Amino acid sequence: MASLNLFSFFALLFLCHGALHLQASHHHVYSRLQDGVSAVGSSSSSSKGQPYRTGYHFQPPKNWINDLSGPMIYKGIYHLFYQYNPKGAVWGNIVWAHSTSTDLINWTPQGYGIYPSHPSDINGTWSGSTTFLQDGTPAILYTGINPKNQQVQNLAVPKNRSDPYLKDWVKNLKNPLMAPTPQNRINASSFRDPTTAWMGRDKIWRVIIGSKVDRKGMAVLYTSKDFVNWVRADHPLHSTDGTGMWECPDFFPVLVGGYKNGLDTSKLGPKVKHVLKVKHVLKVSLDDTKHDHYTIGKYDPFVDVYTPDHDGLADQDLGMRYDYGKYYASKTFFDWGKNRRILLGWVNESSTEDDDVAKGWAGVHTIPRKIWLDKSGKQLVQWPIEEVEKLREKGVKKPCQELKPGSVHEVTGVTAEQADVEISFGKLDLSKAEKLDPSWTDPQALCTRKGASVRGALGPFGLLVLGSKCMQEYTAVFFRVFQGHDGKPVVLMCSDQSKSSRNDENDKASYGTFVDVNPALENLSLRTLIDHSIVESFGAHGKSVITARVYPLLAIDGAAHLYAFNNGTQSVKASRLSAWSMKKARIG
Ligand code: DQQ
Repeated sequence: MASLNLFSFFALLFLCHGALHLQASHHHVYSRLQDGVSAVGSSSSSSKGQPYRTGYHFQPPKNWINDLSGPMIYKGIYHLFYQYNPKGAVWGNIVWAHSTSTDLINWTPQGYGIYPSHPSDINGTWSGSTTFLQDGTPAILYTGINPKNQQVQNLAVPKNRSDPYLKDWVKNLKNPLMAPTPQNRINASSFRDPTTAWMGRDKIWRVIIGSKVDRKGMAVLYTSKDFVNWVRADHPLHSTDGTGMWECPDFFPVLVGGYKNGLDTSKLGPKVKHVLKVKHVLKVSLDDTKHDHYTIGKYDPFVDVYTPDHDGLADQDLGMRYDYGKYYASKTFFDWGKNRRILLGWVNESSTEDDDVAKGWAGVHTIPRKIWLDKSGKQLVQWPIEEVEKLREKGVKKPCQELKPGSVHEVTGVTAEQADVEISFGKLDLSKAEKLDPSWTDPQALCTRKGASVRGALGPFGLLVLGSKCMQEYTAVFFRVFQGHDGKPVVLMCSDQSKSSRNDENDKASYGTFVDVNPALENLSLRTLIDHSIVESFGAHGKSVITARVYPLLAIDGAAHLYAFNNGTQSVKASRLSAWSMKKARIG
């Protein structure tokens, strides 16, 4: 690391030639954008006038994308469908675009799998999920929008099951299979996004669908003997007052005991011979806040009721989330090929709609993450799938280094705008930590109040990514360690976008979460996947995740820098730092 031992890391600004120079480089970059000068460096993905297109995150060549739908592995091929507008860079005209892959990283487009064609979906083919029927048929349940603009649930199966690419899908003649009626009193504009169904020991299928009654969010439960005739159960699987519409629910079992293996959604079904120690996870995407919340709890298969251990959904924004940044409408699937559960999620833009239209596209998906129950049983853990490491090329590894108070250390030798970085901080002396004010209960508010430029004692320390040379722009991903009122450490993880771009029209909100880790007893780790306009950060080996979208004007086209920093009054030790340039994935 090229170390700059500065009194304050903001002093770096003055090492460059001040405001005039910054103005000049701003205009310079803009003219390069208009001229369409392409990226410096062979592996960087930025192409003509498109500095924000990603190099290894999933996105189609153009137009709007949102939720991923129906992910599965079939005959060794991974399938991803996603909500896509064939006509432009804003939401609308939604079809299920389809891509396949053998590694969940490189993708081949397969056209449109499901698109409006029948009365039961003529006004839209919205989100849904795949279930494997007992004979191995992948069956898709999805929401269709009918001519009255009501939300109904439909079934589609492959036209040719021997085609591993599953290009053509046939809709069931009885569609819609679930619909709002005057009798069932389902709200026709709040009834969508069927999950993967699961089969009980009684050989009956169950599925849940997102809904609400007034402000009570709920997972409406339907059952079926044959996957075609569905009956609404007399109670929802779960509901919570005051949460509003639940979109894209997901419900799946996880192993207790810290095992990383995944489980099939029907694991409690007829095929299970022995009793496994499992818990269940219910995730819902809260339409009001656009956040994905989950609870861990007990599912009673005899009465079909899910009871969360702690009803975090009732807390709304203080409840547990997969990702504390920009992240929504996620879904998991069981990958029997590698015996793991994979989580995929949609990341919307933080730019204006005008900017989206101008660049011709909007939305990316995260790197697929493996997901499992932490050994504490209290939370989930996520980690980028191992396949992404195949994209690592040129790398640097730094030995243990002290990060002195107020220091910034440049990490050179990698393509900083398309990189994978892992840093780990040595054990900390907590007697030096600031006291946590008892009113600081909201981590996002605390990260907003105490951004990277606010000096603390133990922290802020972490990474400055997509930074410009003189640090007029950077996205800071960092930790602060406090002493809680009970004397126990409280670790705050933040992603501070306030300086990410000189364009002030973007949403540059800070994100944050508390991390359940004791940095006096173990190293504090941070891994960040940087890809032009997306920054995905994993704290404490995946216990907390924050994803941000950023649009630098200077740190683009080969001009981005990567730094480690410490803006606390106490030194911290970077016990390990490894960084790799990332190759471009093949995403057609
Ligand atoms: N997006 C879909 C809906 C879902 C929402 C429509 C969540 O099915 O509720 O594109 O982003």
